[in-house]
Amino acid sequence: MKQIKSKPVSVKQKASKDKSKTQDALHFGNGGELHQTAGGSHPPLTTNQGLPLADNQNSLKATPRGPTLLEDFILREKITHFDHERIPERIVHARGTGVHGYFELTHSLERYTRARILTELGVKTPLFARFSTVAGGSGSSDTPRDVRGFAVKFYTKEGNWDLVGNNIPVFFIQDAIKFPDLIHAVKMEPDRGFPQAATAHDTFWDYMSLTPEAMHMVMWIMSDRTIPRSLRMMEGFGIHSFRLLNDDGESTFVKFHWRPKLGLQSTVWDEAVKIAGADPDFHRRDMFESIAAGNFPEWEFAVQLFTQEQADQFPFDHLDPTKLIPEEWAPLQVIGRMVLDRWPDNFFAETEQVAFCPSHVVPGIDFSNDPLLQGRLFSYLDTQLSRLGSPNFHQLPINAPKCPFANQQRDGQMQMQVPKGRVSYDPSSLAADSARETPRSGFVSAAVNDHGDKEQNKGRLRPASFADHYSQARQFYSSQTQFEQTHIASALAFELSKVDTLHVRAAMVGHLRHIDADLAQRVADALALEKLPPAPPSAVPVQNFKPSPALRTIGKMKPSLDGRTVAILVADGSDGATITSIAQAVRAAGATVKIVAPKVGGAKLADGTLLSADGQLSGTPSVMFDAVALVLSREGAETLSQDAAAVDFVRDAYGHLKAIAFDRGAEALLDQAHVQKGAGVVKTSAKAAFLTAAKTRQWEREKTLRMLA
Ligand code: HDE
Repeated sequence: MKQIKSKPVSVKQKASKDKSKTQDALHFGNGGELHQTAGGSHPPLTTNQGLPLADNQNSLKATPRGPTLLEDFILREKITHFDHERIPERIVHARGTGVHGYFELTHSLERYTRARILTELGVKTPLFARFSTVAGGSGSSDTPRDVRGFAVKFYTKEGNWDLVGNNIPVFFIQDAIKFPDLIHAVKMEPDRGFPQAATAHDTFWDYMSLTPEAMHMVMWIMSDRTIPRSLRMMEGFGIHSFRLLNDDGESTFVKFHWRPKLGLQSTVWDEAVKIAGADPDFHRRDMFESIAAGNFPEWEFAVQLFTQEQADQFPFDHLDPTKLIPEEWAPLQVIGRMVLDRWPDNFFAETEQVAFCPSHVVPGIDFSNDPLLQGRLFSYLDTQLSRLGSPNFHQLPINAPKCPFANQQRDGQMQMQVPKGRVSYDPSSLAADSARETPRSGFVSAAVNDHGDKEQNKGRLRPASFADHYSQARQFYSSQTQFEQTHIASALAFELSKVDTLHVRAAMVGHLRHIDADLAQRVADALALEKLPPAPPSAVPVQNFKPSPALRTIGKMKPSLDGRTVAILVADGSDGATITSIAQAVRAAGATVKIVAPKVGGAKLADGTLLSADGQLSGTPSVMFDAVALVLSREGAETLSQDAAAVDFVRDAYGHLKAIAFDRGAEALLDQAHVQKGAGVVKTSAKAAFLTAAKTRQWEREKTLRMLA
């Protein structure tokens, strides 16, 4: 092998000095100037110390073919930074999507609170919202059956207020001390490392079956709430009771609610499963695309307000986070709106580093004694210290208040500020500008005496008022439509069928007997249990509360195509005029249109024009859309009838209860997919019927399709 005798200290220098030798020591750098962006003016690429780099492509070597020299501080700096790029993912809610936006108050709560964000009408308070799944890791898919986190950081004039909620108004457990066990049970089983992002396994249901207080939440997680169509179509809840405090120190209890302007919508289970394969980023992409298109998602912000006296009348304890207050008992008052209008510039710096803590409140908002909330007040600060590695996490741009903040806390890892002066303590008299308490406007806790006979009751106790674990579960189930009840029964049958331990299956069915006899029987039949297992003892009699329609999902979907997406399946020979007319009608109704074709380059229409496609058929199945139109020539449909991707496209749209429009040519494909014409399956010429059907799902069709439990 030919050796280069002279020491190639800098290959580039050598190459430029002696062109004849460049074959031995070529410089493969990008050469900066070679990849200038048209019209761009690029700043010099530097190390983190500001040293301009001549070569970012080749490490420093003793000879062109190595070894690499330890001296290469540029390589070491770059690789070391890279090696430390990851921070621990969140223990729960690791998979998340964050968006910037603003909150605007439309109705003042000044009678109840002195919080400026809840009293100053029309002010736009910037915020950052992060939606998440709970169980899966940060790289897991968006659509498992799971609770969704709904966390909002309001950057108010009086400090940051974090409302860290979920898309379900109740929680599994009544006491924070149970949380690590709950999460260990739902996460991947420790000996085998699976399943990822799934409740359908033994440890989760073992824990559930031994935790009767979770039964209300079990009803919610088995309902379609846990398979949302879009993050933009979810309700949000603060869950716990909080307190509002006014200038007179009077306290009112409050529960916080978010209601999506687009209405509440879920997928069907088979659809959610298939979306996970077709597009694991389905929800994140959906949010990204709607923000990019200027379709800014919006939620109403509402409160339920109640006094201690009213709370005393409820047949349950509002401090118990496994209970909700039905809207029929304490109506929701809409007081503002949240609009999400800006995608983060950088996923890591913002969505990953954002640190929510339920303890971040503002003057005029305070906590209740909910034992779960009380535990959370400790946990989140602690977790930020371990995730972000420093008590200065509040200085990261995404976490820093947008109002002035100052105190005498000092130093610590990654201190970004340069505090001035001698005074780092309080009280002090040496500096004229040191930060001081503001007794009149600062935060004060509610002055309430609701501890009862503390000495006598002190201990690891659960109040008797927390003892009813089944009545609200029963109310939730009885409030659902027949279709939703079927979905709950089927979800339970699916989940418990993945549980190998027979006594766990039986124990769960036993609990269901307290909730609804028919539900218990359906699940027992679906699991082929020979006889109904006994119901466990209930500490108190189960009550029959009146059904609350507000607890349903079906019926809360807005009869609108706003924010929805309709696919038009085309192929060579499709009729351009039909495509245009359907596309125009769909767009006019507020939806986005996507063209799907066998080849992503597009299809040659009957008149010879090329229509480019947004998606290629096999990679863009119908699960990604709210409704589909099939515009095909007879030959096109016959060819596609031989293609499983096309047949599944139609069959799945039908199976997922979606509207289908078809032109004459497309009928061969409908036949091949065994799709019945009729409700929701209409000709492309019947545009109005198609649009009406596309605004909902064809629930009646489901009875003919699936052997649900
Ligand atoms: Fe959380 N939870 N949680 N949680 N939670 C976290 O904080 C915890 C609970 C919720 O987008 C962690 O920063 C305990 C209820 C959301 O960044 C951690 C208890 C509700 C998010 C933590 C609960 C939530 C978290 C993990 C029982 C609905 C994601 C990383 C006492 C009201 C926020 C982190 C985001 C995140 C602890 C129960 C919602 C470990 C101990 C109830 C939306 O601190």
